[in-house]
Amino acid sequence: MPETIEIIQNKTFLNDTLKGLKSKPKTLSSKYFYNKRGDELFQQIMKLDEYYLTDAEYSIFESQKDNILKAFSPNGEDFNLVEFGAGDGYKTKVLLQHFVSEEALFDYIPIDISQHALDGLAQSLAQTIPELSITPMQGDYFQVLDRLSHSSTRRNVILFLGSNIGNFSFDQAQNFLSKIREDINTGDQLLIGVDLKKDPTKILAAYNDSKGVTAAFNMNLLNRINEELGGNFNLEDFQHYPFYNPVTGECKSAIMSLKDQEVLVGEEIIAFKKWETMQTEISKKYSTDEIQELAEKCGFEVRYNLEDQNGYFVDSIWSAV
Ligand code: AVI
Repeated sequence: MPETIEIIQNKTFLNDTLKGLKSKPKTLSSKYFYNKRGDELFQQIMKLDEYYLTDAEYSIFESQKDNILKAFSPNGEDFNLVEFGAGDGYKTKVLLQHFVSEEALFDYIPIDISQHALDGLAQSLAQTIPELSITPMQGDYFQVLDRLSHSSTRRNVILFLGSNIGNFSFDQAQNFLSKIREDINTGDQLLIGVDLKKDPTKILAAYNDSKGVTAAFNMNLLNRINEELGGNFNLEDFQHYPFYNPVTGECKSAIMSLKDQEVLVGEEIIAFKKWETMQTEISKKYSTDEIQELAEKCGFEVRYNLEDQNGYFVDSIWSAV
């Protein structure tokens, strides 16, 4: 990465971090989870038994791939399959493989801010599904969507998987999805993976796994601050602390201070009280009524709700109205 870009990124990271640490209650942005170590830890989380979300969505795709294709292309019409933040494509490959073997007419368009991630995905897909037509697009989701909707008359079908929508509050999710609606055409579709409200014990275990991988993922934010912003957090003096509110469906992850202490971040000293928290992430769980409400508020109609056999997770297929 060119040096000037790196300096600007670090400056944004520093400004966001100081702003969060000076607000009451303290916060840190979850967007900084994903450095190299954070990506590795998230890959490990997705393989944990306690993190049921990945298996649940995978099993929905395995068992419903034919219905999903029929929903996207009822009469064999061609379409653009646009994916936001495709990652390693582990779950999407189930659909891609099936669509290709059914000779569906579609172009797969993964969008990601990271060219590196897109190159890796394109390479691995070229090996596993060589017949696939793939057009990776690097950039901001909304800019790419806007370009696509104006340059092509094909139906756009957007995939937003893995409960990524849960990392927004309801209001933020509404803003995000309304912006998507503005950029697409009536009749375009969205398949959105949503984690459902369920036994709080099950949810909490997913964010407080017994191997401590999620704790390491959360606390990695402090490592990043130490390494990139000249911080001096002592990780022994802080603790990963997730909590779930079954009324709002919000599972929040926080980092808690275990003593009164002062920490250097950049050139500033930040004071912590014993038991004070920094909220790092929200992972919101939905009821099907809330999904319906969200879709309607954002200009969509819910066409299908596809659940896994345990009723843990839903892939909801929406149509832009
Ligand atoms: C990426 N996102 C949907 C994950 C989630 O479940 O909120 C991130 C995560 N945080 C802790 N474990 C997984």
